[in-house]
Amino acid sequence: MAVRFLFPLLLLLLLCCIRFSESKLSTTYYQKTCPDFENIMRNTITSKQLSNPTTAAAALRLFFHDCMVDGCDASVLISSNAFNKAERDADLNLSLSGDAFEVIVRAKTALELSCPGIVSCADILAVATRDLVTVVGGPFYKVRLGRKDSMVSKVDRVEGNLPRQNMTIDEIISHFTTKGFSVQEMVALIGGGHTIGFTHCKEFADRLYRYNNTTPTDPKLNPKYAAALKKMCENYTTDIGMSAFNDVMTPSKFDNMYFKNLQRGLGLLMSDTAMVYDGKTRPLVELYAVNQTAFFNDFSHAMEKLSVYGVKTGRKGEVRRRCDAFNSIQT
Ligand code: HEM
Ligand SMILES: *[C@@H]1O[C@H](CO)[C@@H](O)[C@H](O)[C@H]1NC(C)=O
Ligand SMILES: *[C@@H]1O[C@H](CO)[C@@H](O)[C@H](O)[C@H]1NC(C)=O
Ligand SMILES: *[C@@H]1O[C@H](CO)[C@@H](O)[C@H](O)[C@H]1NC(C)=O
Ligand SMILES: *[C@@H]1O[C@H](CO)[C@@H](O)[C@H](O)[C@H]1NC(C)=O
Ligand SMILES: CC(=O)N[C@H]1CO[C@H](CO)[C@@H](O)[C@@H]1O
Repeated sequence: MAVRFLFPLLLLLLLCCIRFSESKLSTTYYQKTCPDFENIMRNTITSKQLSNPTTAAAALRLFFHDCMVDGCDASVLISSNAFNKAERDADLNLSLSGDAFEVIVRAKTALELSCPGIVSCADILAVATRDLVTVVGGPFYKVRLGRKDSMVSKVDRVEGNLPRQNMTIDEIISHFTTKGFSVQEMVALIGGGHTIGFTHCKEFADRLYRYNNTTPTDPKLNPKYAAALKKMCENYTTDIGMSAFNDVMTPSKFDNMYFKNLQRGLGLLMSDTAMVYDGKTRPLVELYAVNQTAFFNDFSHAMEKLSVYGVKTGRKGEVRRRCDAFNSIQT
């Protein structure tokens, strides 16, 4: 009797709390406290993208890395100090582009002048990413606001929370599904990520020079493409900056060309190519390759979902005064 009565009550309580914690995020969060928020963001990112066209890809990757590691909480922006080695100094972060950190600093500086202590770095990163994606031709999607910044950033949280290009497709799928993302969302997110930006030679050098004992070059790569990459990367061990466009056909435009490339052997990373050869991902690659609208719709929904992944609200975080440091000294 008591159990029968308690259960619905508990359910009600649970539902109300889920609603309550969600309701803390809203698209109008700064409407009263920082009415110029959206204008300041748009102006900052537009001028930065104009002077440094690599910023959009840099920000999108930075945001993905931030969200995957303990949620979208700007933990990736924290600088290491004598007491704490932070997330951004993990191996996997070494290639995060400085342009992304810089555009966040610029936005934060402008916002602190206009409305000090109000806008979190996590919200700045989420909105900068969305606005930059839009500037390079991608779809607009809603970003709800009210994220707080983390009070923790640890280098050892990175490994295991980010996918590697040499993982099998099943490992990559399970990486995303354990975080609550469907295969469809995964394919849309990766396609959106890798339709712009660069990859350093060392990330795909094994495919070019050491595929296996008998075959040096991955036969899944288009031969002409492989030959050009081999030439370009010939000194990659000494010239460590050498990089290739992720989307060789339309490198700086956010479009569905990435999926067409995959079908022609023009996928740069092993993990990209693998999506054409797996029965679970292939139908999505085929769909997005012929229907950009379907890709944009699915990418938008997946980004909305990624943008609220593991966010901290209320007293679970703070609004940092500077994005690269916690407000109080940590030991
Ligand atoms: C299987 C999953 C993924 C793997 C293994 C992967 C791996 C990589 C690697 C190795 C690079 C090259 C980094 C470098 O050499 O500098 C890269 C670049 C990039 N990735 Fe991913 N990635 C994945 C998914 C994603 C997702 C979901 C997004 C965003 C939604 C994303 C966004 C980007 C962007 C924008 C770049 C270019 C960065 C730049 O030009 O500065 N990636 N990725
Ligand atoms: C994948 O790459 C990482 C880093 O380059 C390496 O440490 C790891 O051993 C590789 N894993 C496999 C299965 O090759
Ligand atoms: C190397 O890869 C090629 C092409 O996929 C394959 O035919 C061959 O059997 C592989 N060799 C070894 C030793 O795994
Ligand atoms: C690699 O190094 C050699 C010798 O310094 C040089 O001649 C060649 O142009 C370099 N290749 C690339 C692609 O930079
Ligand atoms: C492309 O996808 C959109 C959205 O799913 C759909 O409405 C449209 O009918 C599709 N177009 C074609 C040509 O299949
Ligand atoms: C862009 C950026 O800040 N990346 C950092 C990643 O880690 C290296 C090594 O610690 C730093 O030097 C970079 O600044």
